[in-house]
Amino acid sequence: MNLRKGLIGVALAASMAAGAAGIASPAFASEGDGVISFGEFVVYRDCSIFSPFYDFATDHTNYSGIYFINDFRLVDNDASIVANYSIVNSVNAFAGLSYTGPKLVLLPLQSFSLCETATAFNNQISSHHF
Ligand SMILES: [Ca+2]
Repeated sequence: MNLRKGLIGVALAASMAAGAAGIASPAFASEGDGVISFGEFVVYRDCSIFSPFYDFATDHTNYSGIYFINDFRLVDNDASIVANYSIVNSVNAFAGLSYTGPKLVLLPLQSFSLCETATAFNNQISSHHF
């Protein structure tokens, strides 16, 4: 078993469990406000869920001009962890723009580290849709 992936999964699950009161309901999901709500797709800059992130509430064919919250780096080609905070919907994340290239399917409440993989997803997610 990949220990880091396990830890990230546990951390995400713990964050979600502990944050039941702290994570807003889907009805109030607001993209890019720096508040992670149920129903959002979140990308983290570094290999830690405590690193800068961006919270998406809608589909995106590209991340042009989108910066991590309170950070100077662009999301495109720089995300290290992706996490699906929806409790009902899967998220399809793609290495290429406009839903092209290798696809990563995240089931509800699933996260995935792009840090250590030797696949096309190495720190690279360029589009996603719910
Ligand atoms: Ca949000």
